[in-house]
Amino acid sequence: MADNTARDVGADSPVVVVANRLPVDQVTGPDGETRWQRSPGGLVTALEPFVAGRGGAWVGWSGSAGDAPEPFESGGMSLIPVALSEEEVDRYYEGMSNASLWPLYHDVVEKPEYHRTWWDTYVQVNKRFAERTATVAAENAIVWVHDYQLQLVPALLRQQRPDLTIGFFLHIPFPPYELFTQLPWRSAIVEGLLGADLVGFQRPAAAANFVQLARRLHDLPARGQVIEYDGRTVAARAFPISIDAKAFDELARSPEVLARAKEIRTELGDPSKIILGVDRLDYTKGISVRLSAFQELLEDGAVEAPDTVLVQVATPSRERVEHYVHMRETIEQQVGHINGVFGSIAGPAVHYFNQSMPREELAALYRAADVMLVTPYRDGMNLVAKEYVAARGDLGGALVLSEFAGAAAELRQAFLVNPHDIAGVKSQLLRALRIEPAEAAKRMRAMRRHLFRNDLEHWASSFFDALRAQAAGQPVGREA
Ligand code: GDG
Repeated sequence: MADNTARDVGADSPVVVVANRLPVDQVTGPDGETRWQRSPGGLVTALEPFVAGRGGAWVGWSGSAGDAPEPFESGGMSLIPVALSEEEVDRYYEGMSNASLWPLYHDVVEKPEYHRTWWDTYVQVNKRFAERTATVAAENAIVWVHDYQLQLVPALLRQQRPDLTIGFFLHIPFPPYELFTQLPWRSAIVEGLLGADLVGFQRPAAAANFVQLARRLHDLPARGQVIEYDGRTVAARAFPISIDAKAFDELARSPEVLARAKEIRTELGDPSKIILGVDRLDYTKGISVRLSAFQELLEDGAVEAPDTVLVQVATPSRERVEHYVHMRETIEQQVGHINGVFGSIAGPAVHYFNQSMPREELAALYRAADVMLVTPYRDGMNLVAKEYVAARGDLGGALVLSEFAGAAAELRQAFLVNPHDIAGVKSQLLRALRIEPAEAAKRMRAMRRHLFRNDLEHWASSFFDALRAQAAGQPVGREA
């Protein structure tokens, strides 16, 4: 079997991260001045220690269409903005990424649309990211490319810079052969990813889907998780992403958050049970499934409102993509219907928020919730489920989790559900609502043990270790 020309990639090699978005947002202060603020979210926290110093950089889009700002320094990293025009945002980001690839990779929950103009722009933007990265990466640097918007970057970058060690991580699921091959540009995507030394996925099944595609579509030899391609080896492996569990735990046990959790319960009218959902408003997340399950339990008389309430935070997302506009209308009608029938002067049955909440408020909601309902039809991982577990240092609360979230492979003590089976969701939700505190604590303790051992730092360092081993010609995962 061919081996990569072993490259010497030490622990101090410079690292360049390439992602659709830079890890900062432009905000306007009260004085009208704009400045950059670090984006909320764990990815930047996890990667910063590996990138900062030693000539590390982050290449990404600023989030606004038009000319790109000049590169600047932030948190010890050089941030390298890539420009996107209005038309590119429309075709590469909202079109190809979010209306073709996103639904295709999530089991075609909604029908993907395929347009040649979107694809052409996707190629054009991927080239721009690759060129920008090729100019900023130091000799023999490690480049880590992220997610479905940039799947062509690994091969484009390798053509220009064969000295680089290239890793790729897909944050969303990777579909089986039978679904993936409906994509008109399927070969180009597989070839794009094969430009990497290591392709990381959330779950082993996704890595296996990719290896199978390389074999069947491109007739490439593969042993175990290692594919032979173009005189090199490419490894495909699972690296389940996680959260900074310790930081979230600390936030959730801070006096402010605990006081707020109590206040939330009081403001909700002191219900016996609070059920919580927190999601980006996305059709993959199964928000409507949980509303239906809750509605049927109210109709059956198994629960009563406002003694039991559902709080649903549905953060605005991709509001210019058509599927999202329709879905929001459907969900809001459903909430209106439930509250019309089951609400009272004392309060509604469903408290629905189509707004983004501060992190502290989310932590307080997690802490207040008796049952967390996470019911995606398909989800790469689902960090909300992990955040709930991290927040429950009191060992209270119960998690109802879809089998089709990557997190289900790890959080085995959750009440697992098939979101397509409403009867099953209802019965698991009832079990979770009626759980004895001792049983709840036992389950939560086991999930927390797993989570704290497999945190975000563990994820990032395992990926870098595997990438270095692969570059040094010692791939992990090759079958004898
Ligand atoms: C993709 C994959 C994979 C949500 N609302 C608010 C808010 N959030 C935060 C949550 C959580 C994050 O957003 C959502 O992460 P998820 O993992 O649940 O979902 P996606 O956005 O679809 O992420 C997913 C992930 O990438 C990582 O690889 O797990 O499968 O689809 O952290 O807390 N945060 C704040 N206010 C909100 O209103 N502050």
